[in-house]
Amino acid sequence: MTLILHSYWRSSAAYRVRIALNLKGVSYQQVTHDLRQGAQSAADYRAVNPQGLVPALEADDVVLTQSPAILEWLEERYADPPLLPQRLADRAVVRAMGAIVACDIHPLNNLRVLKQLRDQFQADGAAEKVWMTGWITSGFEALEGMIHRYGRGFSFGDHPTLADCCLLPQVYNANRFGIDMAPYPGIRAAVAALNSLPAVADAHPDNQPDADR
Ligand SMILES: N[C@@H](CCC(=O)N[C@@H](CS)C(=O)NCC(=O)O)C(=O)O
Repeated sequence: MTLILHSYWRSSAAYRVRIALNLKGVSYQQVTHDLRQGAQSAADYRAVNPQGLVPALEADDVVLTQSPAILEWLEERYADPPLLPQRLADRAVVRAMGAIVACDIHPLNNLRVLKQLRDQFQADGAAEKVWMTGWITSGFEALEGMIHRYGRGFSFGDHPTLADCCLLPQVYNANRFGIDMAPYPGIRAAVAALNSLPAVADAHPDNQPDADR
């Protein structure tokens, strides 16, 4: 099966999917869309993803959208190595950790949200920073507590999980916005463990074909 990932180097939602693909050793091609140029809204891309967002993953018989659904599809389609733990309760915890990022932090920090704040509500750079910092730090505080409870090197346990696929790109975004990571030693330890894995390092935005050089 040929997989085509519609992506953009700095998209943290696409970064989640690249991490999972690489951890599972699944090969794929990338088609990139420059979000700065509005390429995600072009008619030919909307035919792929009607939401006009990246990522989308084309498989032989389906076009998948929404990174959490793509991650779950990858987990079911390519079982090894698993990115969810064995126990039912643990799986729910990992999904909850991923959802803190994917449902409660990232949607409020997205490009189209920031654009709306600027265009409709005259937010300047300082206001934007307050907005970003508020949502990221409240999510990170919760994640830090969960990592202390459940992590043993990674976000949950001693292996990467879907929670890590979501956490690492969100930390990348936080760094872009100059968020102080000092209060989050558990998150920083998980990030260091993840970045030491070549498969994860390969998924980093700077290592993508469309990255700014
Ligand atoms: N919930 C979606 C979010 C996708 C998303 O927001 N993608 C961003 C890049 S990280 C995007 O395409 N933004 C373009 C825009 O806001 O116009 C997912 O997880 O796939």
